[in-house]
Amino acid sequence: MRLNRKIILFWLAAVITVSSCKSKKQDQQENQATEVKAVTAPAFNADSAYGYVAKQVAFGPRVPNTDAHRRCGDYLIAQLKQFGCEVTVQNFTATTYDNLKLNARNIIGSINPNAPKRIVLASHWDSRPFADQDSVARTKPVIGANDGASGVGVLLEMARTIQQSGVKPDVGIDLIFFDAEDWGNSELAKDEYGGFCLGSQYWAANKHKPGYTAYYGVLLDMVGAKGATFLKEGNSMQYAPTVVNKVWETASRMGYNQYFVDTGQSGPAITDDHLPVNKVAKIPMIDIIHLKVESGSFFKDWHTAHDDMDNIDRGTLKAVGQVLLQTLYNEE
Ligand code: AHN
Ligand code: ZN
Repeated sequence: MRLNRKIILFWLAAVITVSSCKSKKQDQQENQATEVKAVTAPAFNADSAYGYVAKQVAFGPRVPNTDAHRRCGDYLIAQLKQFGCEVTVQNFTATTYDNLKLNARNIIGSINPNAPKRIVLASHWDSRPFADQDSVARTKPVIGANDGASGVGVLLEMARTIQQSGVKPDVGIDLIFFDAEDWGNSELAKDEYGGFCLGSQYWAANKHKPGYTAYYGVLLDMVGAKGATFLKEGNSMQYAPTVVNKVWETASRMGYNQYFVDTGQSGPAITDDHLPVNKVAKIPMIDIIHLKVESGSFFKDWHTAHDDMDNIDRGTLKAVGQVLLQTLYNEE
């Protein structure tokens, strides 16, 4: 109760601060834009999220057709079940640009499975078979603490928090762990996705429930590095600008705008798992992805042998998880 009063005061203060030096007309518009359900999401536990990232990394590189990959997939399924999610596993064979066949699995965990209004949250759970951006270890697999495990870790902790807090959001939520995202090669692959995003392409064409759709989607990619900055990624701004702005405004109200950066311009357009979801499944999905403000490029250890736990920062996991939880609890 005490907490609730604090929360309402917080939102009121936010609205007053925003409107204080504006005209009446602007005031009304602003108030309408900032009006949100006065519900505060339960607390996202960054230590727990960090543990889920570390656990995935401990299996070794999650490269498709390896034992580490199989075991990690089994672990993700077991975790979602333990949290009380309805779990659907999509088994499929993915063909890579270099013509290998991968035994792949998209793993879906549903919360409020019967709610008609649904939001999809996704991240890829595989890791890249070659650290081709490394100056020495070019043929070694990527550990993928940030590129892969961080997004899945945040989503697992969100699922745990929602299911164990005793207060569910009004909307239904589908967590999707896409497989076989990272086997691509932008130079060598001939297809429109550069060989990337095989799991999301499969899901967009073969959804886990016939006729499935969602109100919107959020993809997490490289959301764990210290000092991460998330620019308003170009494809997200093209396909789902209202979702981008909703999330960025929520972040700003919560004081997380050093992570959710608004430069006033769209960032670079990235080929990622949100693209088939937008183009083929026609669900407006954004990508929260670490892009450097100065250069628009990926975090420094991207696709190198150094994408390990040393990169993972609890503060970044907390910012992403708490902003997303709040976004979900604001929906009705
Ligand atoms: C490209 O490099 C074209 N897309 C990056 C997608 C990706 C790979 N995200 C994580 N790893
Ligand atoms: Zn990658």
